[in-house]
Amino acid sequence: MKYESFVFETSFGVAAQLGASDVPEIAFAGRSNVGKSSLLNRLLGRKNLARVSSVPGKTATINFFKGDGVRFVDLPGYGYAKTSRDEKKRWASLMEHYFTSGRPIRLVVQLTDMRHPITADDRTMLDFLEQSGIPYLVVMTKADKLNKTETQNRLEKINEELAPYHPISVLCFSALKGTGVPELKLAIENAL
Ligand SMILES: Nc1nc2c(ncn2[C@@H]2O[C@H](COP(=O)(O)OP(=O)(O)O)[C@@H](O)[C@H]2O)c(=O)[nH]1
Ligand SMILES: [Mg+2]
Repeated sequence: MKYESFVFETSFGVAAQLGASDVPEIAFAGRSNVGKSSLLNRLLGRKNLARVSSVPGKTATINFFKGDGVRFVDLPGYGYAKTSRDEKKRWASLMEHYFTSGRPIRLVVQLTDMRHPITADDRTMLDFLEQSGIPYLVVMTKADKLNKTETQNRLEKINEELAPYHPISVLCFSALKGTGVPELKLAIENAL
């Protein structure tokens, strides 16, 4: 796949704006600040295509990036403590519309911060993915922030944490160093 050919297509903040999709989609989900924009930039070989935000929780929109016969979907982040009730409602409505409007979603890339145990919100998302029947991958971000021992411990723990779930695989990823990029690309291409 030509990752360098992806362009920013559009950004939606309101569920009603979501139309149908004509091409297969790969969606990226995770809590706010988990490193989703950084992962997308790394994958697409661009410095700032998916804006890397320094203000967590600010980007509650669905962002679409279109490549050759495929679309990458940057889902709104969740789990930001200061989010208002109205914002949470809007988030839920956006997500629900995205997942229930019959779009050809081939894979969800579910991100989790490698430094921490998976959160309650991560579990809610994983429960939803299990129910949906959509194939999904768990990607542990910011792998460069852990040393060897910490990495080993985290890998053991994540297997326990994910015991109730059935992701197609679990990858370590670093947007900084490029760890996991070939594995993630392979998983995406296999899903398409
Ligand atoms: N060290 C390190 N920092 C990262 C990595 N990925 C993201 N970050 C940092 O984490 C913060 C949030 O990243 P961002 O991509 O905006 O997260 P998003 O809110 O999920 O889109 C930023 O300060 C990034 O520079 C990574 O792989 N390694
Ligand atoms: Mg982002």
